[in-house]
Amino acid sequence: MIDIDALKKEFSIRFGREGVVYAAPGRINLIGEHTDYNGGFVFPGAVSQSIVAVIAINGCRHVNAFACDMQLQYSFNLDDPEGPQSVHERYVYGMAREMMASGVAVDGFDVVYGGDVPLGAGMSSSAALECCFATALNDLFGNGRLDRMTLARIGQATEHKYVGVMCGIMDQFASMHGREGSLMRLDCRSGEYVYFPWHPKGYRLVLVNSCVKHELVGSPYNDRRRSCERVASLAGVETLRDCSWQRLEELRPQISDEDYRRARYVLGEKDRVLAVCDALQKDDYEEVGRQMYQTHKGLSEDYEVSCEEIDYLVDEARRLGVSGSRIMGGGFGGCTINLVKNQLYDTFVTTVSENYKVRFGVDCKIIPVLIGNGARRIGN
Ligand code: GAF
Repeated sequence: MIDIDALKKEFSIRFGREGVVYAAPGRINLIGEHTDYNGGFVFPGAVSQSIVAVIAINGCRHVNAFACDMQLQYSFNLDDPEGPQSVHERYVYGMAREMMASGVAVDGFDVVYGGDVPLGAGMSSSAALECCFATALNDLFGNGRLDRMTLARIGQATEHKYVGVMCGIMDQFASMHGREGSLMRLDCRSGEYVYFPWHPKGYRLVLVNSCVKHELVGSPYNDRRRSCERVASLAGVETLRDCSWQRLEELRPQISDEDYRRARYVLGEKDRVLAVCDALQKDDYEEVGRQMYQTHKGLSEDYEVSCEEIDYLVDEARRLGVSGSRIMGGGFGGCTINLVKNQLYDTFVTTVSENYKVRFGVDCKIIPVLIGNGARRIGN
């Protein structure tokens, strides 16, 4: 739980007045991993963990910020074309600059922010940060003129241009559009989305954080994306969403084995998202779980974004009878997402925690999933 009063107090000590409070959540994703930048479907929901900012206009061209969790104080000038060099500061600088480029007359502001989205856990703390600032700046300087999808795209543009992660739209979409108790299926090609109420009878979702820090900045994430783009281009389609299995097999002799396996994973994941939608219509959660295991196999063996600790957690989940388990998010560490029968829940979390500690000598963290609302103004 975030102590909003503590953030407000910090703001008033630092800046001698009161600010307005905004929040934006992290996300989970049931299925549909690495499909967003391939024009496919994703199935995320916002979580109850958020980034919260207390913010007020300061009447000059400077942004003065204090990131509570890191005890990091920094300032930059909105008109400086270079901006700060540290990655964390570039998120805020990038958001301000991209909002300006989208026609919002951003002026100087003071801000104190913090949150409870675990960093490097694959729950998208960076999208939460971007969407929190998008919502705040749109409200304070733009009269709420920009719609939620536009704000999500501004967050994505910040990742691309200021941080260098060529991410898709899933995380920012989820943070902006989340609704308590619902997951969302987004078609990343058309931008259409539908809410799926998520009240699985007899099951719960729980994350297990391996505490292996996942880091997408400067990571092989962009390499995966480039592989997909190479194959799509050879197939003569805009994204792998429009590449058939047959076409991929035709191309096989011309592409590297690595590119082939990455594309094979994406095509499989496209089918799995649709299979999960069918299963959800029938309340068949065992089938949802089977698809999650298949996704993990593809992410681990073909897409190669898992690691020893995460594979261990998924194997343990399977051994203990958990219905579905897989690595969640961009990969290279972070959390597994697990679909667990209610009666198995306590045994699972206790056993997996104990065994993980014995095997790797570190504690994993159990994070129960509560599906929450998207980015919003909380008040004064
Ligand atoms: C990260 C990215 F930011 C998303 O856009 C998405 O590609 C995800 O990895 C993998 O599904 O969270």
